Amino acid sequence: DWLTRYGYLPPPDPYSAQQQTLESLREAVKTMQRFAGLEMTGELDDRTVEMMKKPRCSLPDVVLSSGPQRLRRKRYALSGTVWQKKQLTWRIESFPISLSPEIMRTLMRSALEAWSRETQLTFSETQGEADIRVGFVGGTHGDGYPFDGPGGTLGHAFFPGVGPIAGETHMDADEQWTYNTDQGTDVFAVAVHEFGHALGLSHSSVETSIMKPYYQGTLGDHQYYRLSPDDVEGIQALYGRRDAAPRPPPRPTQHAIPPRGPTYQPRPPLFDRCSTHFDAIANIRGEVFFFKNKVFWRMQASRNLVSLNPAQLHHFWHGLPIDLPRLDAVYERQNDSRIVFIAGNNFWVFKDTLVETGYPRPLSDFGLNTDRIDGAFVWKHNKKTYFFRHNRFWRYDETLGRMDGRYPQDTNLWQGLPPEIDDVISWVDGNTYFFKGSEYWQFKDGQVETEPGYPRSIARDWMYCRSESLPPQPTEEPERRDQQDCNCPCLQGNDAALWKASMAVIGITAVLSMVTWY
Ligand SMILES: [Ca+2]
Ligand SMILES: [Ca+2]
Ligand SMILES: [Zn+2]
Ligand SMILES: [Zn+2]
Repeated sequence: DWLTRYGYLPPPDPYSAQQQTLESLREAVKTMQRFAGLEMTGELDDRTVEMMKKPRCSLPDVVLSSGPQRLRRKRYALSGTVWQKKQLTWRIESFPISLSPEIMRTLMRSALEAWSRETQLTFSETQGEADIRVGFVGGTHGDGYPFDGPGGTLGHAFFPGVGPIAGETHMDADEQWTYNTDQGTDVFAVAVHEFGHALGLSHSSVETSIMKPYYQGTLGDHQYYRLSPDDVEGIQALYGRRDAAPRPPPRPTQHAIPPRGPTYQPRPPLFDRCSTHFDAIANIRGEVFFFKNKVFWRMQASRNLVSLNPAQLHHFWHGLPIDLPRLDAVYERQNDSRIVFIAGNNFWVFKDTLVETGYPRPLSDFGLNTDRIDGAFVWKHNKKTYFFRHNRFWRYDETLGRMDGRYPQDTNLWQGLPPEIDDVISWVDGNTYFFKGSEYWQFKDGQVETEPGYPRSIARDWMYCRSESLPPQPTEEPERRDQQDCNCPCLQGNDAALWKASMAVIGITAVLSMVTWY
């Protein structure tokens, strides 16, 4: 449960309710130990269990590192979003009972200054609408991420960007909040950490980093606290150095040069989730996994992306060839919850996050006589497995272990669907979604006719990309029109009530940017 909540394992198998395999558990424990700076025994030894019991931040430790472990340099991680301005405002919206409002305001100001001291950011307190809003809230408090009473999770914060919930910083009101003492939980230490999230940083595994997920105790007198070099590097990657002179205007040249972004933009990620297409997309235990080359993004059933940054394929799924350039299709088997990975003419069967012995096997095992496939999924309405290639599709019966007769059929039986899809899923809402390029098509329930208003943008509806950076949606059927009108301006604006209303309209009940696990 702990390993799942903090992003080290997929959710447990809901069908057979069996435990995760011992091996995948060991791998997950090792990854957790590496992140926590413990010896990588793969065992739940005393030190590991002790670490798991430590109070901590409730955001997950998404495993972003790449390359061989011994060569990897531990460092800060970026959330993938950043404030598009350098003058930020803040306010405290509710206070803990144990500390006076005056002390609290001093400590919060000082915790923000720890970050602004190193960058070109400035923070000013306001009584009006603020970018960063601090609240001491207990139990269920309206954002879908309840706190857990004394101990356990201490706080969480929402990354910059997408909606008005961005920058929201919550501390568990049921902790005994203190300052500069060994008793209770140091509010200054937790605030510096959570503000790091609110500014766009993820968890770091660096020993001295304030962005370590575990509570490290008091930082002493706030006036003398300074960030570790790793944290300074992280925040400067987002907002630039404090002493950096403004860039002089470029000298005019004979040739047109492409415009440069502002200097405080983070370095571009390997793949921009907002403009890429995906190799394979799968519903695995109610979550959607978006695969691209050797990384993947993960979306919970609540429609939260676990992180805006991708995770490394080989750090989560163990047993695929390291040099495999990309996957073609992935699906979870209906009859035994095994997960099938397909690339070229090969497929691998996984139990949880570990490959089974005897793989890869060729596609001909399914009775498929193609060079490769475009996509595969299990249709909820008949529990059959479908394979797609160009303009043909096959239907396979996992229970009988053979292809159904009269297949392949033409993909135009799925009315409105283009040939050569990227992949397809049946999801928890009962609908079927086909993905191709930057667009997707919805087929409601058991229907084989696409809904009006499709295709729509994957980036906009699945990847939490800002509307203004995307091309406008193509003209839509009248019944989608009003939703679209509401969706765009609300996402750009800052009116919380309007935004919430618009999210309700388009059926997204989740909170954007928040990335915790249950
Ligand atoms: Ca707690
Ligand atoms: Ca594909
Ligand atoms: Zn955290
Ligand atoms: Zn909260």
